[in-house]
Amino acid sequence: MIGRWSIGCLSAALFVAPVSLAQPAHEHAAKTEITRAIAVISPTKGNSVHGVVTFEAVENGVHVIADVSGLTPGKHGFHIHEFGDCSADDGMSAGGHFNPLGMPHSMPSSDKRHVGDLGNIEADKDGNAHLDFVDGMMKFMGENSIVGRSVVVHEKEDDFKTQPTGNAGARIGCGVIGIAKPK
Ligand SMILES: [Cu+2]
Ligand SMILES: [Zn+2]
Repeated sequence: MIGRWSIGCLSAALFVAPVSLAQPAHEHAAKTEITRAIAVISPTKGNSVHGVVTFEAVENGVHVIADVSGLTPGKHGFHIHEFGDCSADDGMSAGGHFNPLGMPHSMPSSDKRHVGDLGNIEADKDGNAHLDFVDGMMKFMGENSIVGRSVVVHEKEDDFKTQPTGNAGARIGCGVIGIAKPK
């Protein structure tokens, strides 16, 4: 009896499967295509950095807009790190700079850089920083996809030379990059 029941179940499943796959391909693509992402920056232990970073697909790349507060005045290293894991007190759980192409650490304007090398954000005397630029290397899909990784804000300035970190010091803020509602 059990054997017959299982066979009946299996044939029902085989019969139903082609129907669910019959959706038009373009409809599926429209639902899954990512055009915006967002990271909300929270402070690591002992720090007070907060911020929001948005990423939006534009014709020539990804438009990045960052607003970060609670910084010391001056420049702070600003990168995408490999893992979307801000759980460690010191932010080290986020791993190193996101580097899917095996390149050296460099500045955002270089074509031989970590995909995650976004340079520095510069805070004013009140500790507020704003950054707005378009990057041609980051993607929302495939090997260079930044979705599910993290944005890390550093204590010190990225010198664009020291390998592989830019010598930017401690990780003072961290936020996971998630999919955002398209505008
Ligand atoms: Cu970093
Ligand atoms: Zn780097």
